[in-house]
Amino acid sequence: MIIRRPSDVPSSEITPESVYFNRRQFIAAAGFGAAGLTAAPSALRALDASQEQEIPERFQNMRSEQNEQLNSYRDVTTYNNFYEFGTDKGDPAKNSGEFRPRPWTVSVTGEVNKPGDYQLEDFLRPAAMEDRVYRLRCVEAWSMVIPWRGIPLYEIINRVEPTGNAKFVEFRTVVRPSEMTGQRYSILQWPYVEGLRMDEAMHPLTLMVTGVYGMDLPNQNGAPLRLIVPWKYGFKGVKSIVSMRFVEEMPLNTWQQENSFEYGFYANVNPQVDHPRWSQARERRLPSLFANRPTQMFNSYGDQVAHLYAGMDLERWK
Ligand SMILES: Nc1nc2c(c(=O)[nH]1)N[C@H]1C(S)=C(S)[C@@H](COP(=O)(O)O)O[C@H]1N2
Ligand SMILES: [Mo]
Repeated sequence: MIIRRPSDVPSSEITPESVYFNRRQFIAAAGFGAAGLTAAPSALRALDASQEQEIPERFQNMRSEQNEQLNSYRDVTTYNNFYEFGTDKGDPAKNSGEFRPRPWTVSVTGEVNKPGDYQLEDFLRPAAMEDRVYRLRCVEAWSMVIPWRGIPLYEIINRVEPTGNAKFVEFRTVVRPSEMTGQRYSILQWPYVEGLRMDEAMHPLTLMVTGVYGMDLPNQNGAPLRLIVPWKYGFKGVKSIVSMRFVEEMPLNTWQQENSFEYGFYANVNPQVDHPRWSQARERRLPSLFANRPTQMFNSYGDQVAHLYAGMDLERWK
């Protein structure tokens, strides 16, 4: 697969149909049709070996700040959590082809001086896009290292001018069951909702993401606009955002609503507190099949974010 630059090609073509098709055929042929947690990574690895891919020059030798190798474009775009398109890791890449991320409107409401329905282009202008390599650590204990493209969330927030009453910001994913097959079932309560405390939202690491590997987000990664909060579990990274609401009260996020025993509002990566059903001490860096790394407190961003939680009991505030 050749990945062309976004200037040459409409975003809808970045992951062409033929790739989905070939991948499906491959998976069927290899007997991974019902690929579960362990089968999917080996499918990814086999694909990596069998298909050449060309990524924009500047990513070729890029590494994370911790000198880690980046996950391949294929890892990033074929092993996803996006329940709106199904619950298997391969479902979002397979089932999101009908989704139309443009035109797109984001509604800004609540405690702000400049509420409104913003067209995507206005919402993002005039900020400059940046590439930032961040680890994504899922609560299920796998991780990837991904070059995201986006703009710091604080730039967007400053432009809409929150009032003094804004203590939290709540984000919502679009609801479009006609294009999002998973939304035809009550897998979760739709829409998917996430929230941040204002100081978390204003932190310079928090990114409003529009792309991966320098190219527009593919549908399965949350086109056209998703959040990445690198010191938190991946589920805070709400995808395909259509609403930002500034509020005084702590919002009820989707996973807490689903199971408040297992998931809290803060969702900071914390190796010292086990998930009720599994240990958090180690993580599996894809495409490995093994929990091959120790989990890092705050996903390794502690130097920059630990002060936000000074004095808080991080076992209670999971
Ligand atoms: N709307 C929506 N956003 C979502 C999810 C989802 O199911 N629906 N899954 C979350 C979880 S659990 C993770 S780990 C990340 C995965 O992002 P990625 O597929 O781009 O790696 O998206 C998050 N954002
Ligand atoms: Mo996740």
